Amino acid sequence: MGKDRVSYFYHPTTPLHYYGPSHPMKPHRLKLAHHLILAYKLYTKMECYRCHPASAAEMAQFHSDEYVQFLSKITPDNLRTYSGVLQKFNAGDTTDCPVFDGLYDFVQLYTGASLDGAIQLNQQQADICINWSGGLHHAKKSEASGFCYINDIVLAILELLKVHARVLYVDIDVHHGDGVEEAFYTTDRVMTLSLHKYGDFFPGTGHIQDVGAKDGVGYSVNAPLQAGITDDTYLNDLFIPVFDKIMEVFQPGAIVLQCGADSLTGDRLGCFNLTTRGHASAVKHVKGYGVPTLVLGGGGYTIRNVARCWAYETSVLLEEPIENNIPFNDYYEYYAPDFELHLKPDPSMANANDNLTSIRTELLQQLQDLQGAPSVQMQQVPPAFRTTAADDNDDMDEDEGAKGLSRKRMKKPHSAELYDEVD
Ligand code: V1D
Ligand code: CA
Repeated sequence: MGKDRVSYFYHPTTPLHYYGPSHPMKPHRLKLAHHLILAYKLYTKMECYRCHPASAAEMAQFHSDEYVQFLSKITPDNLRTYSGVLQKFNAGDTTDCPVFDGLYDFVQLYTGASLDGAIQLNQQQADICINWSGGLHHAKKSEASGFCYINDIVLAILELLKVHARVLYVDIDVHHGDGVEEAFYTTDRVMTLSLHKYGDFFPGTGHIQDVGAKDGVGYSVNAPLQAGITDDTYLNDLFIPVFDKIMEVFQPGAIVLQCGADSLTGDRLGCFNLTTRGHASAVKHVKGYGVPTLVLGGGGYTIRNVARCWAYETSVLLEEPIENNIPFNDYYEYYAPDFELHLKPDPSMANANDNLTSIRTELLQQLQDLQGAPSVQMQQVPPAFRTTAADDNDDMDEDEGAKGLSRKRMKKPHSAELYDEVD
């Protein structure tokens, strides 16, 4: 079998956004990762695209109109006039989700890139699509949460469900993927798997017995972990056996993989002890099944390590080995003092996970109890829901889409632009 066709989505202005001086989320990490990917010459091995900015109508496929309108209007200058709704939408200086300059542009770009990836997978233009700016798993229908405003993951999964009967979501961020789990909690068409730190840790959800509701019972899978987990135990005691069982019983047509890099050793907010090789082994294992996969970013707060991790995972997805010495690039000094790609585990960190066997056994039993891969009658595939800001006005046709929902379709759909600049 040949190598996978990989598409990479990036926009040069996404990393320029700034949450504020004391905020741990630094979109600048995306620029570091991109420059490492360029310096390793990985761009020559994949199709590179400049993503489209998602429109309000695209975001409203999951989010409430009122919330999307709020995000489109709010600025640091008019904050005071919105004081009533700020609390309602969990945004502003007293929350984890500040209103910063260009916030709406930022959410449009990271969301557009995930939608572009999902559309390319649906159209079989690529086997793997990468958007390191996406993966903002905490955003809710009408609420920002945990540094996330728009849930690009939910929107991308909804796009994939137009073509695929079943979509698997896998979340290796150190935090629970609560927004995605909640969105699909009552359906058997999306299975969610999150591994995360549980107990006195944000967002507080993701108990092992949170398994889904109604038609979705058994289709939410949660692995609650403790601090200090290492590559060997994470992969061999949990990730690989649970993931393999999911593939056997659920047989997804597409996978969305959230690669939050805050599960790495030495993360500013995280508390796991995974190395770049361990984190990437999970990615490699998912890729090994050859199912169309959308690969996304997520958390990650020691930004030099986020760049190391996502550059290395890009090479793993391309099956292009890269050397451990960091090549010279605009951000070379960030990688001092060792200037090496790979992280070593912290030997002084205790692994507080002494019950992985019981967690694994319980999750395998949950999966064994499922009745087998559910099927759906697929009707005609609805068109990719793509608009631009200008198209939000009146340049559209009314169209009847999946589940009888009224949808607007662009008269002239267009795709992400091939990217030919360095920055
Ligand atoms: F340390 C901080 C400094 C400034 C602002 C926020 C934080 C901070 C650290 N950890 N905020 C958190 C978490 N929030 C709380 C709040 C206390 N309660 C009222 C809530 O503990 C939020 C952590 C968000 C993690 C986001 C993510 O890594 O999962 C992510 N994934 O995709 C994008 C981000
Ligand atoms: Ca997780």
